[in-house]
Amino acid sequence: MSEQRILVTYLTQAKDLNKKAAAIAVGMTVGSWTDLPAAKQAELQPYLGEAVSANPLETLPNGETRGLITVSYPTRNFTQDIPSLLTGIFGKLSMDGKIKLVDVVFPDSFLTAFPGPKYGIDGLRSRLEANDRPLLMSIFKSCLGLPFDDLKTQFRAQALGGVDLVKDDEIFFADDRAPFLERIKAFKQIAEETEAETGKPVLYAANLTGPVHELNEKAKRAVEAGADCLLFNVLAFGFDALHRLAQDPDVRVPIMAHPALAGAYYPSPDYGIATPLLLGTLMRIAGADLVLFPSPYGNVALDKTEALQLAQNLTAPLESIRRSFPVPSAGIHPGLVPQLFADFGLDQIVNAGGGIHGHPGGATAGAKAFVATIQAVTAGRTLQEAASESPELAIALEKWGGGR
Ligand code: 1AE
Repeated sequence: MSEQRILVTYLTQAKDLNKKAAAIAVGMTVGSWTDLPAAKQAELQPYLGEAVSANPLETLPNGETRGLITVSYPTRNFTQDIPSLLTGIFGKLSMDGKIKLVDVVFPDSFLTAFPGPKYGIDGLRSRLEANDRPLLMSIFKSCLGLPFDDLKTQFRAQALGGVDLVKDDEIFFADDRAPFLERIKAFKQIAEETEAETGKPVLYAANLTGPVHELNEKAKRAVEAGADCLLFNVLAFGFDALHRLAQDPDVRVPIMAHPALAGAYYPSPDYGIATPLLLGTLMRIAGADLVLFPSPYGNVALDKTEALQLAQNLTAPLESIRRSFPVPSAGIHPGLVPQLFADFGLDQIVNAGGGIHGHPGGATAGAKAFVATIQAVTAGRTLQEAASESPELAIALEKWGGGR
């Protein structure tokens, strides 16, 4: 059987892209090649990277060519985890001039070690019995320093508006006024009460924090306390921490990946890691059931082509790995929902903090405005039509504009 290889694409610039690809293929694997005696070359051949292609994009004023190069690496060079992968394909290389990691294609044999989402899009839809529409999520604004009773009030208000999920803010670490397990129990109780009133279930995503070696144990205690979902700052803790949570059979809840810190990796055109890989493929294979990322229209907008490719990487067929829910976020208000629907389709979670809590009628009215927009877009109606039946939506459109 032929050796399985991982294909890695970089965006870079050089006098000669082919030579650069060849140098990376050797430099990131066996170190040097032409200086080795023949016997050593034969011994190291199975570990040698290979330059696969070089596609020029533009000639720069300094005479160099900017373009995409692809290098293949033998899977035997890696252990099957993301720290090994990232170090092996981009570790030292990430510091070697203008080079950005843009894509990785894995052979099926390498992917088998990755858990992927335990629940994914289908599991979450089935839990919420919501199959034919985008889901709606609301974010606590704010959490830090508030008395527990205020948080309970906020949770109830969001739930009564008809959201499917409520998530903690990702900065909620110092939670001594409303400890993690206590929040889970209290919000579960409120969710039962609001479901009895509205007929609609609501899930709470609690921010999983703490020393990395205690995370799995803490997650299990959360499950025992009745947790529905866990929010996790993947890049701050490391992809492998997510992998180990997702792989743990006792962590029987969906995991929601927050993109905190992603801006340290992706915005440069010349350096870092592209978002479709960072927040798409890697989050998915490591086990995120839901992945938040900057939408193309909000207050921390991501380039639209990248955002669409990211969502595609979360949902396209990938071996036997389940699909992760795309959650295009930041600055979302009801008037943006038709655009979100046109761009990301049915399988997405509409997620808003300020766009719900900033509604002049409060968080319940804010959530109701979003529910009305989601109903409208899935029924092929304009927001103006829907607003004639939803005073909450009419007020939201007056405040934020948008819709069509
Ligand atoms: C891309 C992350 C979005 C996020 O974490 C967040 O809190 C958004 O809040 P709003 O909707 O922009 O208020």
